[in-house]
Amino acid sequence: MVALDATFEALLFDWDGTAVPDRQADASQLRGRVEALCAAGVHVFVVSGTHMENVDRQLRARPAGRGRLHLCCNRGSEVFEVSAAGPALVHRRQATVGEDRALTVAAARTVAALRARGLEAAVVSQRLNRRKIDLIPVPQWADPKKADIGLLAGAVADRLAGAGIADLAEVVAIAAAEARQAGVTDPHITSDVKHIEVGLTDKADSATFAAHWLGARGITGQLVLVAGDELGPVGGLPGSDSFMLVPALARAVVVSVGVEPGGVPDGVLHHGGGPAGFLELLDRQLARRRDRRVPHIDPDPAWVVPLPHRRAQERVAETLGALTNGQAGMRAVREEAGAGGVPYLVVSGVYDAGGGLLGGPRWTGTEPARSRRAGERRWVDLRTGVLFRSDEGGEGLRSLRFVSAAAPRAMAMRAEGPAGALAPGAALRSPGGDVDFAREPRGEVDRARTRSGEAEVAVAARQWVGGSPERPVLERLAVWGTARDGIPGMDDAEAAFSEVQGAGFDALLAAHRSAWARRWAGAAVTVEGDPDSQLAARFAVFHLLGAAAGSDESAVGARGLTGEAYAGHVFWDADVFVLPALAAIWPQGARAMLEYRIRRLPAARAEAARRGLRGARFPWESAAEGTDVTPRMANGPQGQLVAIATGVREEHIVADVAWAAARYAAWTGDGAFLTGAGRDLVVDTARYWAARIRIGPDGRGHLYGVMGPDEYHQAVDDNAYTNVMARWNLRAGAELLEQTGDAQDEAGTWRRLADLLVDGWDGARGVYEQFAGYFDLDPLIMREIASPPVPADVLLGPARVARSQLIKQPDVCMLHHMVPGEVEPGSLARCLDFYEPRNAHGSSLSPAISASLLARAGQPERALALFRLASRLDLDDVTGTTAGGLHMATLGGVWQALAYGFLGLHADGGVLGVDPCLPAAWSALGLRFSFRGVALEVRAENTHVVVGCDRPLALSVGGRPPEALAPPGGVIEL
Ligand code: IFM
Repeated sequence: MVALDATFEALLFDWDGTAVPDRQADASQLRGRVEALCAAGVHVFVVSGTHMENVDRQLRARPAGRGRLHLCCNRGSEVFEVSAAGPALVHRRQATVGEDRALTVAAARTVAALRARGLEAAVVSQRLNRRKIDLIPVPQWADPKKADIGLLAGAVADRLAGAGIADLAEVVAIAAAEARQAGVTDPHITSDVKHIEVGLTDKADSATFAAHWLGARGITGQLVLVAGDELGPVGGLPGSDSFMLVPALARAVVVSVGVEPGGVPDGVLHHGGGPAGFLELLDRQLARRRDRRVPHIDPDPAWVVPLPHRRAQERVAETLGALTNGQAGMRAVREEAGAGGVPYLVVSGVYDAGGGLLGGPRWTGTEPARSRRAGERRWVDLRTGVLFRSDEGGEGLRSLRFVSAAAPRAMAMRAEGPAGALAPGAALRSPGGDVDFAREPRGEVDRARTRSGEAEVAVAARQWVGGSPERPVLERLAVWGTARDGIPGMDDAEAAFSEVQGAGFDALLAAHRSAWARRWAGAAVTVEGDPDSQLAARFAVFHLLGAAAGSDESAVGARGLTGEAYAGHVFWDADVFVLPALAAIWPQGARAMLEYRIRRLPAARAEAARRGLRGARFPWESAAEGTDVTPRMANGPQGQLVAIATGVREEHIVADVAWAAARYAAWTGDGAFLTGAGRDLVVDTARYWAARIRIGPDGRGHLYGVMGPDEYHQAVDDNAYTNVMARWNLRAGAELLEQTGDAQDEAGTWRRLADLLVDGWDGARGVYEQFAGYFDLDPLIMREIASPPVPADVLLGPARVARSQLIKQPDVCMLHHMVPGEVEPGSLARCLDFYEPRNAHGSSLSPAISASLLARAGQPERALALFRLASRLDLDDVTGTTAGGLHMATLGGVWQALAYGFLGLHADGGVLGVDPCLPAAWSALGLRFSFRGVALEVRAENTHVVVGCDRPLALSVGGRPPEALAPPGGVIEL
């Protein structure tokens, strides 16, 4: 029974008949096990119809560990948490006076109805939220043993037949009808065969409470074991324990230890053995904990991403399985793989002398495997942020590792397997390549570092090896460190190690799961009707949440912390694609990204000054210092050297940085940011544009010799995107100066310059010209060449493409996405009609933004095709470049397409708007995010929008005037 040979994080079980034979039985054996399980970190939920004192008197457990014991009593109406101090009420369903009265009337009416049919019955007890009616007032059944349930059912059936009642189900139906007549709106009728109970709750309420409590800790589905003894039908009714099988536990492992005369429902395991069999199951769990077996994941297809397993895709799998926490990132290199030379563990902001992210020591490596079992697979569990490896039967190599989301320096791994597949070896190893690596174990702590120039990435680790010679078990705890404030990296790592070691693997994993549950609580995404898109969207959000730290500064590179492409350099990808998503789903991460820019303002000012200009010029690519690190040459597709002009010409990044600051402030409501720490991001960039603009003979403002987002056209004049963004920047800067009463003359100059800047608007065509002379180029369209996405410059040659109207990615249309208030009202549709056929989608940044805009333009099906392309871009390695790391901008674009495109979120004048436009395949789209400090869940269906909020807010739906919404929210028709 493989499913029971898993490590469960929580146990939920029925009391009477499952955990104990009856209410008088000695429960001391059970007590010891429950306390031991809690000490090992397992959460235990006891479910019973009776009141708490009965269960507690018998169990008398006083757990003191990390695992929590809950007694869910009074047939779902109360929950007590038991600590060393005893039980404490944590939840009660309190009936109103009216409900209580209605229950009494319901019970009396039921008895009367049964008597009218000729069945003698009586109300025998009235407890919190329920009334108990005896169906068989015959002395020998006063206290039936569980084992006699079949006989009892026969006796009851005879009595019912005598009254012309078909079965217990009919009695339940009668009671439900009478209860409704009595005013009980949602009666819960239960039966233990001898009685029926009319109540407001049942075991389902206990199970739902437990599922939600556990879900908030990242414990779901198959991490939960549900045990009962009456899961199958009894006396024509569903077994009393089947009420525990609530939708929220649909994926739990369910086992019956009962006799189950009517068999067990599909999906329920029949273990049998009664309470003794149950104790045996607990012993198995205790043994797994003692032996430090590899924990499990909940293999929920809506949350787990399988990694490609063909050897040729190994580097892609390493990227897709990367784990990051905003401060450190680790690729999914197999334990037994040799050093690959690709940076494996990287720390945000730590670059080597060559300008790329410095790869740190390997701490997950084992000796090369002598055997690998066929059918072995690896998965990333997005819900809990772990990488899991196993084969079908669980007999080969199994491992689980994570980079902690709760303790950002901590990392941990467990592995087990046949000796041929797992030989632990040294805890720390060189990452390979020609990196300067040193290892200096101290006592039981292994220490190692890599170094390049001043930079170091170090790891302190400790391993434990157990299991048997045939099947070793390995546990490693590790902490990363860097050289800082004169302290060597290894000392930095070691200093943080003792805390991590003190917590231990299980506690670290529990805290990590909880941290991910909290993150998802503010960032969940559901795409109903399209499971592939939903999983891909969750993959995007998972990596966005792992891209930035929650404090200090975050340098979010084009590939995040997941791969070596673009050397970990920070582009506009961070400001324009990633940051808007984080402002909504992880605002502190967005703030840390802006902090990165704020701290590099001196470098940006120096660069402007070097050019004889005022203000701040942010570089196209930056790393630790904030100076321009854009390469000037690179290898072309045929290995030939090609000049890179982006560093010189893609100056729009200057306005993009300012835009990110303003977007963050507007979305989060952090108004003080723009007048405080973030002010110079807007003001100094505006100052740069004011110095950079030239007034032409036509008396208009111009920006000569730039490159827009469309990199197929490299040195152009008056790129619409650059000019309009510069105009926006000048106006935003002026507004800030005006607000704060500073430099009014300068503000006036900026406004005048903004008005003078040409923007390429062609009124006759109703379209912006992408740059001066663009309309005169060869009017090629993609349909005549190849189906996008294609690198048109590689296909046709850069010179040919530069002479044509083909574009690499949205350029003009990017304005409609970012600054709709700066473009001609109503120009989106015409611009999309013109530019989309010319768009090769040759950049990974392209499809998601086009998808978003097409949805805004009321074309959800075209939008969906591009959305699918964007959301699968890495998962299917569409561009063949995923081995170098995830495309962070694409992932940010995916969230933006969902939010701004399909859901139609927008913020005008501080008021949130929702205006959904869903493709036919999606029955609903739901996002959780925050807006100006209000936590929201917005779910759009065809005809209405369901909004949940934790604070009052004004919301405009479908373009209508805003309406006030109070917590918990409401349903608004479209
Ligand atoms: O920033 C992008 C650019 O827009 C297109 N080329 C790749 C860069 C990094 O992702």
